[in-house]
Amino acid sequence: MASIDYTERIPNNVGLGEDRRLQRALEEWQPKFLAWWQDVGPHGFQATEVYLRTAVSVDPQGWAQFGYVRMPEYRWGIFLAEPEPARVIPFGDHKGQPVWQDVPGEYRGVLRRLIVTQGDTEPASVEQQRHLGRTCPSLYDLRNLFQVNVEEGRHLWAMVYLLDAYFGRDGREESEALLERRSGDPDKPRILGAFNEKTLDWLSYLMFTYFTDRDGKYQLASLAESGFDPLARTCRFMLTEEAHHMFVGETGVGRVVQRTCELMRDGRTDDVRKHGAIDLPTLQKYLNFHYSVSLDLFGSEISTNAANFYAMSLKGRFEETKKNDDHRLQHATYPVTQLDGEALRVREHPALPSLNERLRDDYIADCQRGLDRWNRIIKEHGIDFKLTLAHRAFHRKIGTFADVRVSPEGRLLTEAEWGVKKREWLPSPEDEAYVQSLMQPVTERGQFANWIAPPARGVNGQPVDFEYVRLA
Ligand code: BYC
Repeated sequence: MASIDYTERIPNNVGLGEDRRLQRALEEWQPKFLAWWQDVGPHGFQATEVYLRTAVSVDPQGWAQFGYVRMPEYRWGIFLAEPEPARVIPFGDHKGQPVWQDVPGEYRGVLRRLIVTQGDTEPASVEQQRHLGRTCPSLYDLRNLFQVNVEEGRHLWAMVYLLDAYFGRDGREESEALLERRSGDPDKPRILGAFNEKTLDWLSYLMFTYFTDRDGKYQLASLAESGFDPLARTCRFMLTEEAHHMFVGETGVGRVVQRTCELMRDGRTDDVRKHGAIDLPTLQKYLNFHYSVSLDLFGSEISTNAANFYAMSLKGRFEETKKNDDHRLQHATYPVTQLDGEALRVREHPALPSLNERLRDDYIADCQRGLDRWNRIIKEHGIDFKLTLAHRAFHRKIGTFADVRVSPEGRLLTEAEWGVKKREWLPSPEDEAYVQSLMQPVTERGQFANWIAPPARGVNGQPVDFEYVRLA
């Protein structure tokens, strides 16, 4: 079992104590990270005890322990999944060669950029969510928010480790810059679009953890195939933590749907706003927004960057090793939906530059599974309504659809039509004001805000009314 050394200042399973240079670099970065956490981490709860899980091993069975922790005292550290003996590069031009334990010189710049882009999203999400604590719907949800936040912090550590360990001075500069950019700051924004959007309310947060964290799953899974083994091992362990974040989103949105449906059924009404809940059409609008901004995170449909990442054996496909083909894709094609004059058409394209779209397709199929579960809840309440995923071209800012207006059904629109209809498809200022009006904190043990149902069970076998956060 790969246990983690907690006697070190920076817990780790990478033998940090044997590399004085790296240890010093990370120990210099640590107080800067803590200052960043105090400055833009969860607002108002830095001294609060929270029932959190901490990684104690990288063994998939029983890797975590639970206990009360003040967040700034959380043991952020460096944990890589166990090396796979004799692992060979599974794809790209270097397929079949032994994996790299060091960065190949010619790929240094590209690899650094991939790691920085991944790393940048982690602190960004903490910044986006920093004010949510004060409007929590329950102690259970508050605890889950903080769990997600500290683990995003740990994911930042994971990327900073790679930068400091393998990229010398450039890497250290990037590590500093990761603490300097700020979500939504026009002068020093975070790198990717969705990470500069505000997360003003808990409905947005739950949608974010469902849709945007799921992008994380697919990006990390592709990087977990990397020929650069330290990156692959880092991402493999991050995926273990990531599963909980998506659980928060899936069950969270499911609980909102559940509560709305109960009120619709019991009150025999569609107008649940008068009961202080979130009506299904408003849920659909929030879903449309978060889904579309998350689709943008996969990059352009046709991307030379994506082709290069793959050919260089740096970023693979989702479940690369399970695919039954040559894992080089030089002669393969892939169907890509594109704007073709006045229409959206599916055409076969060379597979390599289509890899962003292929990953987006895997993601879309996964997103649909959650909607199916939510729709089952609606159906079980005898309600005739179905949540749907919008067309991939709807409300896009990146790629071929960035310059056109498209309805959720996939119909091209004029700017005027879009202007008239967009309020039906995306949250309007009134919807946002309404949802925000519901965000009143509920902090009594076992109590839940009226707009969300309690969860089916508590955390780590604890009861739902457990004191998940010890408020003064
Ligand atoms: N916003 O060839 P293209 C997570 C840029 S989430 C702004 O289409 P490429 C998490 C792009 O950089 C997962 N800019 O894109 C979730 C490029 O710029 P340059 C994060 C964008 O490179 C919740 C240009 O447009 N991980 O972990 O194929 C909480 C043309 O680029 C965007 C990763 O993203 C955008 N959305 O693909 C916490 C994995 N999209 O070269 C955490 C690492 C593209 O013209 N990143 N651009 O300056 C990658 O694999 C790739 O960078 C991307 C973009 C897939 C993101």
